[in-house]
Amino acid sequence: MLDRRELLKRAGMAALVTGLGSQRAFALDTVTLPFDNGERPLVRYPQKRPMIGLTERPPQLETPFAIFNDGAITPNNAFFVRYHLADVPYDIDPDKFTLEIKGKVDRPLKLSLKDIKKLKAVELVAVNQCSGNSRGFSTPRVAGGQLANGAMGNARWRGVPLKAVLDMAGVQQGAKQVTFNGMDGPVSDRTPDFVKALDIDHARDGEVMLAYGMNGDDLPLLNGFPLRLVVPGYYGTYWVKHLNEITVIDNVFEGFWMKSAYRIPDTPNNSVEPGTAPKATIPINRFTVRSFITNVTDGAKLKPGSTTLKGIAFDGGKGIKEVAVSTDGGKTWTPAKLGKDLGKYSFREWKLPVKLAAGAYELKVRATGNGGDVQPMTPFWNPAGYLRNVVETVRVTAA
Ligand SMILES: Nc1nc2c(c(=O)[nH]1)N[C@H]1C(S)=C(S)[C@@H](COP(=O)(O)O)O[C@H]1N2
Ligand SMILES: [Mo]
Repeated sequence: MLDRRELLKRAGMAALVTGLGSQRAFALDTVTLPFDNGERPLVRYPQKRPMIGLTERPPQLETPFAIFNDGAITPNNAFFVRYHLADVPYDIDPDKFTLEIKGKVDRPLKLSLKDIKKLKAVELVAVNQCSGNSRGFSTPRVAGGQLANGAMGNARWRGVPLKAVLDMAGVQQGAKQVTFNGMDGPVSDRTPDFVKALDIDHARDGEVMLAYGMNGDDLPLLNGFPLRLVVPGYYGTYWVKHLNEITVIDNVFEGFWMKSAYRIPDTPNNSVEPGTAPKATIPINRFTVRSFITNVTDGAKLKPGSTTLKGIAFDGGKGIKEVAVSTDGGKTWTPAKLGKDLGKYSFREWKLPVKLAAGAYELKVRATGNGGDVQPMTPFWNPAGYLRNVVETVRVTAA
């Protein structure tokens, strides 16, 4: 006999699966991102509001940028979605879900979701950003998903420190890395499974988290239900979704998604001369510092007089020290007022009242991190279009 809760849960999941199967029918409209071939359908998926569709199999959804003006936290139903492999696990029974911890450990474990939820919970606000966020703006253009600035989001994650679970399993001497695998898989065996690795010290830093909660709710299915890795300050590629297999290893993991993909030049600013290839590369790691104006869009017409500009800033985990705004194309800068501090891994809101007489303006915003890192005035370039963090410009006219 199924109880009421169980029935509701199954009905919910069935609706999700059906919804995902027929999502073509839900294409609502199109949006045009501000680069060549930027036309995208606005699509509807279960648990999501209308999102910018990049690919259908697997689903890849970008957040409409206007949502970042609503506050520092990105709602679950607007959070971007990135997958590599088309076999996405749409039908997950959380009561049957298990997380395995194995490899170089004294006590291999198989934990249910209930076991994990019994452990002492922690919460952390952190930005998740895809390495390819803003790739569509790269010049010269680069291969890969042509994303505008909506492959990022900020959420309050709830879960347990990865360290707690690794300690339960007892990591053995000589352990070097930990690998993470999720329940999704390739549809062809020529595509390598999506497996990522962190160094053992990073995995045990107490901040890397096994998260089951997002903004006070379960993780949305497309954001990794029922469990995902949260790697604060690091690009989304490490934030493995539907995480069900953790392996401690005593060597450096050589899987495709570490050794061949998600690499950046081993050069200053991880950049190379535009159009050239780097000699040596390293795995992508921490976010570079970024900031955005969120309440005025490029090409907007404003009323002359007083306007308050506002937006967000974030970095790879030192926290934001200063956000400065220029209304004259970068000649002079005025510090903005920073909003509430939700933690060093979070979006930091900012605002600044400005007076704009009739005329045309180039508004710019530039953030500095607590480590002294500052956004560059001209973009760095690398062949994958990663780490984009040039000072953003919004052109407006007051008339
Ligand atoms: N299982 C699994 N986890 C994954 C991926 C994936 O393809 N499969 N993609 C990663 C990448 S590259 C990013 S940017 C983030 C995106 O997280 P989101 O879809 O919740 O926004 O998930 C990461 N975790
Ligand atoms: Mo990503």
